[in-house]
Amino acid sequence: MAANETAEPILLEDRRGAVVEITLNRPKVLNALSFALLRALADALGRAAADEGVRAVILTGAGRAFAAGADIQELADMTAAGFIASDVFRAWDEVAAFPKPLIAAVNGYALGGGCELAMSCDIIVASQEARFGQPEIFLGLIPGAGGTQRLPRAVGKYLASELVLTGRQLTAAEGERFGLVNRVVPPALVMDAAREIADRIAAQSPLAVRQAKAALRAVYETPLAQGLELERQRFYALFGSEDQREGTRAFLEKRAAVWKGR
Ligand code: DAK
Repeated sequence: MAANETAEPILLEDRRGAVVEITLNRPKVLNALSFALLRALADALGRAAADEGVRAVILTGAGRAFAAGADIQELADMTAAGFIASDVFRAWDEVAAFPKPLIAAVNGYALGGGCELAMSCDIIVASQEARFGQPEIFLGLIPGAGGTQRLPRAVGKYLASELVLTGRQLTAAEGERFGLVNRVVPPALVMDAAREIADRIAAQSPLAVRQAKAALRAVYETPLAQGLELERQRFYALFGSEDQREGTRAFLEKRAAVWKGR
């Protein structure tokens, strides 16, 4: 346990109906993403993925940060060979591959790996006090968990270049204006806003939600023609489901659909 760690768990998990709420809980170091914290996060998401009753997950941070990046204390001791040998960053891939909707409730700083973690989510709700940025350049580093790739896709090449090359932070309002943030709310309402979105998603067919997320994710990974084909295949696949028949029937019968997830 690091010197600044208490006996408190570094990750908190709470279940609210069909939604799991996960809180990064190292507030004294602004939820710096230690290898142990990332592993705990990936494991919690693994459990949420395996649990059929879970329809969405909200990720937030305790205290005044979402996450202020990788734990610089740990980074200081790492070597290139150490990274490769320990494969410590596999957890990042597991987070990015989480198949259910993941909503970031960004309560404060989302810097470096913290910004990259938010960008690995599907939806970003931010407090007015949140700050986004990739300050790795101040450490003589570059982003390592997708910042140079996901940030330009979210805000465009030129703003992303400025943020990565100068380390400037974006306010939540700027994040919203430039497409990084879905909505900005007063600090006390961040979780409420995230819950409202999570509940809306949880009310939909889990099959359709899963297919939609997979198709949306492909935007970043495939040329348009291939992405359109992938969307079509996932669309067709839903026509083999009870939920699809129920959804269309419920609309025609002017009643709410009852989803079975099959
Ligand atoms: N790591 C460790 N400790 C941190 C930390 C971090 N990232 N950020 C803050 N802390 C600690 C501070 O050291 C301080 O500890 P004490 O001195 O109290 O013991 C405490 O948290 C409070 O921070 P400050 O006193 O600095 O608070 P301020 O309000 O004055 O400033 C700040 C807040 C967020 C502007 C400042 O703390 C800051 O600049 N923090 C560092 C932000 C940063 O540089 N983040 C990028 C880290 S590099 C990869 C995946 C990911 C990554 C790399 C590779 N692969 C998959 C290959 C990620 C890299 C990074 O994120």
